[in-house]
Amino acid sequence: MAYFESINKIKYEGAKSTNPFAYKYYNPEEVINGKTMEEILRFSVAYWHTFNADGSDPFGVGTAIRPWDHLKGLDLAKARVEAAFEFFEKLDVPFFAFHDVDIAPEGSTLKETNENLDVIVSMIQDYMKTSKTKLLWNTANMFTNPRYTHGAATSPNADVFAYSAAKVKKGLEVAKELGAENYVFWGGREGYETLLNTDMKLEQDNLARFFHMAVDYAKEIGLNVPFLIEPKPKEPTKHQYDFDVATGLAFLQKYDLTDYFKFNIEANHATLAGHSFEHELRTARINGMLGSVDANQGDTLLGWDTDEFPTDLYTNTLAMYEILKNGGLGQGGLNFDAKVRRGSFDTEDLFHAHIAGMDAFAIGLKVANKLIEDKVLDNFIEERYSSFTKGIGLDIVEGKTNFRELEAYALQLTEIKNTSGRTERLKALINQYLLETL
Ligand code: XLS
Ligand code: NI
Ligand code: NI
Repeated sequence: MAYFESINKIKYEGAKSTNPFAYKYYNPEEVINGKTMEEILRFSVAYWHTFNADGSDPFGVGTAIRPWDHLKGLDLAKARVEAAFEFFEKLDVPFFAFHDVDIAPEGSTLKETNENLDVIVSMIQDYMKTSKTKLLWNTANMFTNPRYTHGAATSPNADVFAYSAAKVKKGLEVAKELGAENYVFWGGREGYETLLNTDMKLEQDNLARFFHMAVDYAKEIGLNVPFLIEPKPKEPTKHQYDFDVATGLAFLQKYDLTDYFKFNIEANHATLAGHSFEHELRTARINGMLGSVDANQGDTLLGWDTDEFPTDLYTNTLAMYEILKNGGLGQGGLNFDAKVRRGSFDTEDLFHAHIAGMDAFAIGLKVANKLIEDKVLDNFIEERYSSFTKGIGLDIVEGKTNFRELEAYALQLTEIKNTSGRTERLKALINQYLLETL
């Protein structure tokens, strides 16, 4: 049965196309620097936002109209798998991502939950035999069920820790079975509400113990994929332990986990942390820790994770700049952790939203690539730091000097001359590239 009958396969038709169900800029086959757009962008559909979300918010019930609405339980789960693979094929996306509870309903016991998962995983496996769409990552939802009210691996309750371990154990097995390219840990409720009742040190030590056990189990079952931490500063807890990339990196270093983990960076989480998307990408990149991206955008007027589809060309350009400078995303991808607005309740809006995000990232890719090709920022930055390539600057960089020598050098300086940072000129250049590259 077809769930999206009225919609045909979405094809690239070029910028002049007026067909709303066509890509205007995303041309999967177009080669940029030796790689196709499809290979560079590695788009992924988020199962939860696309097939589970119903548009409900804290003030109102669901609005979404979906062809699987009348079903329940495992029947609903199966219909969603069928719909998902039809959707992937029509969009022609190479990847998808899910939480365990997105694909299969929870049973009344852990055993029953795992049995439900097995049914759906083997169904997905069958679809994957003929589909080109692969699993970018899976993860365990350890935040919705009331048992996680005080956290999962950072819960004060050891039984919850154990239960969470069992969930991730199963998740790693599923990752192995479905050939996932990564495994994600977003710290759902791993944080605190108030320090008045919190043993922060024990909670963080336990989180590290949990991650080490996950690493050990992955090795045991031969699951050799990057583990990705997805930083977020707040929401649902007031303070999340994986606040941002810098905080997450310090954690991984402290607990000796850097060999196994990288980061999954979400645009809206970056802005919630008071950073730009490109700041988080840069921080991960310069530390060799950029794993994957949850591609979405927030709203500057709203202080929460609005998970909008990423249509901002300026931000996408700067994000793609970091990704290209990183040499690509490796096994990661651009996962649309993004949802249609509550008022966009039609099934076809799911297509419009993905097309909008994919086209906007394709534009970002082209502009960023041109900026790099023309060395627009590189040349400027090289010149700006050139004092470190000669004389006293070179001595500093090569570790050949000390405070005494530097004082002697400073004493004989008659004048210190700075040069302009040219921020406005550079911004104007980016605008020019945005308008003229395509
Ligand atoms: C929530 C997170 C979540 C993760 C996966 O804010 O973005 O959706 O990506 O658990
Ligand atoms: Ni996310
Ligand atoms: Ni998020």
